[in-house]
Amino acid sequence: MRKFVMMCATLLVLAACSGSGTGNGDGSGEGKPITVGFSQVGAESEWRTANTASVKAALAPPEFRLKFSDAQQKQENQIKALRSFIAQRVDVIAFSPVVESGWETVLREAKAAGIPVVLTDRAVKVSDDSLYVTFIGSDFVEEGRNAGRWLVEDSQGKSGPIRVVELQGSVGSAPAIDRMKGFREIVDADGRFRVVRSQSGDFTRAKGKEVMEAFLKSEGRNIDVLFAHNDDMAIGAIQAIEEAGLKPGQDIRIVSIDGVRGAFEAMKAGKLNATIECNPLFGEQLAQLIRDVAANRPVPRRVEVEEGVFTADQAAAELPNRKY
Ligand code: GYE
Repeated sequence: MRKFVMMCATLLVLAACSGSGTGNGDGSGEGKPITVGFSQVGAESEWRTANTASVKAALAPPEFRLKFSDAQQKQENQIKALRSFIAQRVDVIAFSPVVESGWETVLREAKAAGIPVVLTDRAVKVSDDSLYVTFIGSDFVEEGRNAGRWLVEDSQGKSGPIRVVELQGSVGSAPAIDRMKGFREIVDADGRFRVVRSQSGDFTRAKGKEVMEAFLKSEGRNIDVLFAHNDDMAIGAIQAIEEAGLKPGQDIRIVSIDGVRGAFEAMKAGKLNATIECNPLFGEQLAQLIRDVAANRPVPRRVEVEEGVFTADQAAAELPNRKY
């Protein structure tokens, strides 16, 4: 027992030493910078642009040395980036996984190289939880539920069937899977809603518009509601709805997720009815996690970002306060 305690004590000291050796783990701004390899999903949405800016601002010199890589929404690019971070022996790897599965091999390589991994924004599905240290991001299922709750409230007094079309996020991504799940949970329990079409718009405006055009073609005027997994797709769809001679926000009620500036502008113009906030500005929180991880300090397994729900009547007052 004594021996075990001694061993633990020795390990702790070693951990603390290696922590201060790899970076300025105490956050004092002195010593060697912490080298971070960060692999971002892409630049597909306003949310993503804001997230990249927040991460870059927080992981700045002299405390950090950031190696930033843009995956252009492709998992193969991310795997390549992670392998290059491992080869360069960065202190910490952080990445926002494009999709949920297919990470076991490369994460095992990082683990074998002794490089801790922090997940940002999107989760992964792995059988071995020790393959990453911590996750920082939003509760996407709850965001989907919030969209569903808003819709139930908005549909008070209406009788079914209420016909809904859904623009999903990127196929296989955590936010697409979870938002769909949370939304369905609420609208299915209500019983009046029928999701008549559901397809991916890859989280982009262009794709959102294209898929909405197809929905309008096949469903004609029989669409009551659009649920878009992000604001950008909703904004693209709004254009398609207008081009089809319908009034977005009136003929078709619209709820989406993120809470970007473009959504507030669309709400102010009466074209979008509600947005569920998903906060991308967690750069500072991420920097603190990375400091702790680099210094071998214990960190929570999951750190959640705080967020709310905004409706069209709040848009004009909220717009000047929006930071993304
Ligand atoms: O909602 C969307 C972006 O992963 C939370 O990705 C993020 C999502 C966000 O493209 O706009």
